[in-house]
Amino acid sequence: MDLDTAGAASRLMTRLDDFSAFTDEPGKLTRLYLSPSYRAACDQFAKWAVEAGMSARIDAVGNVRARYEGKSAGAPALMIGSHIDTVRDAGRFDGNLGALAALAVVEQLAEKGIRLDHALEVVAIGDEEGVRFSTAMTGSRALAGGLSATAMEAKDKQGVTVGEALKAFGGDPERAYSARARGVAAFVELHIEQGPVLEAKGLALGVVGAINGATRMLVTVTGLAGHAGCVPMDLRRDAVAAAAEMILAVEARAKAEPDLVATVGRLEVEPGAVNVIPGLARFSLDVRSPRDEWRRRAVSDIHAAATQIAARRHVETVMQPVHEAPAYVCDARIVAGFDRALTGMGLPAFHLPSGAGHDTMVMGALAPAGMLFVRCAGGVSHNPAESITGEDGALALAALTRFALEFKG
Ligand code: HGY
Ligand code: MN
Ligand code: MN
Repeated sequence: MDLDTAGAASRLMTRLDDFSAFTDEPGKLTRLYLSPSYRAACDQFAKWAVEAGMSARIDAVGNVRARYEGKSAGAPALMIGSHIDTVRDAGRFDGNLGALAALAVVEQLAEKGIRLDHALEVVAIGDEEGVRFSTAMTGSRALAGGLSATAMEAKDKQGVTVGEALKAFGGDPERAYSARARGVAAFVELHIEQGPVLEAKGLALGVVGAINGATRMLVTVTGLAGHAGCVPMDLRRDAVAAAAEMILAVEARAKAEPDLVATVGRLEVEPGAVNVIPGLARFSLDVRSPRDEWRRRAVSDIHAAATQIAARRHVETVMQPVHEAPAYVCDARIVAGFDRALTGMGLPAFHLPSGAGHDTMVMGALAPAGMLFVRCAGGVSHNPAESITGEDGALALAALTRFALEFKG
């Protein structure tokens, strides 16, 4: 099939720049789930989908769902997509590349009037990052029918719940639990690797074999605020000093085991005055491993260490789980499909694990799911310096398109 993939790829790269203008923070890319910029991005994505000849709608939880029918209406669909919410001060490619590339696959077919035996469903997913609310993967969990009973009650820093934010966004929390996608034969996602392996191997593309499982927790340490000048060191109940010792214990535990990683990405101190011994510290904890039992064991060891430190320092500590996603082994048929696409292009079918979490690990509960990675410069991600070359973008789109054409539902 003589598709104009080169043209579609160059349009894709331009679109990624245009799409990055939808941000909550001028001068950087921060598009938090259900924010005004997230709404504008959803509307723009839906507009592009309709212009590409698809039907498009925004579902109850703020995912954009677009459909390109196959030869016969209502055929099972290959669903292709990724998330369009971002972290703070994000790169332009994390998530957005996969969603916009899915659109580009359909545009190539639509401009030639090509219909496949299966339908194509393009999805721009919300809340993969889980930065605004304590939950994560709300959009894909709704699509896969795996939303937790409390998902709508999670709050952001201003105390707004997901349910309230959805209503303000134009979504419908009451229908969140019936937003499960139907008629999906498989789900695939193109994503930047967000690590250095492909670049180190000199490869543009790789096929994901498995995605690390992740646990996220909110740790609260409560001590006693006091006058910085008057309380002797051995009589203090300093919440931040205790949290600091706990954070070093987290790092030591993660270093003790291969492939285990643990990160404290956020630390809040109260009252936060230069001359007050902090009475409260709150920090986030993110623990990941390819093996769920190793991850759970590490979380329990970290909990034991924090409890000991708290007792010795006469502070209280609470570790509240806020997100857990088990490790996901990508479906062998999807992996084989991407292998065929790459070898058909004369490229090695290199397999690698994903240290980052992705919607794919949740969508695997709905249908066979898998991922294609594209090299990113220096493996840098969750950083405005995140970038891919136009050539690699074109190769990634060609491989994704080939997969979609050859897919047998
Ligand atoms: O945190 C992650 O792994 C992903 O970027 N949300
Ligand atoms: Mn991310
Ligand atoms: Mn991502």
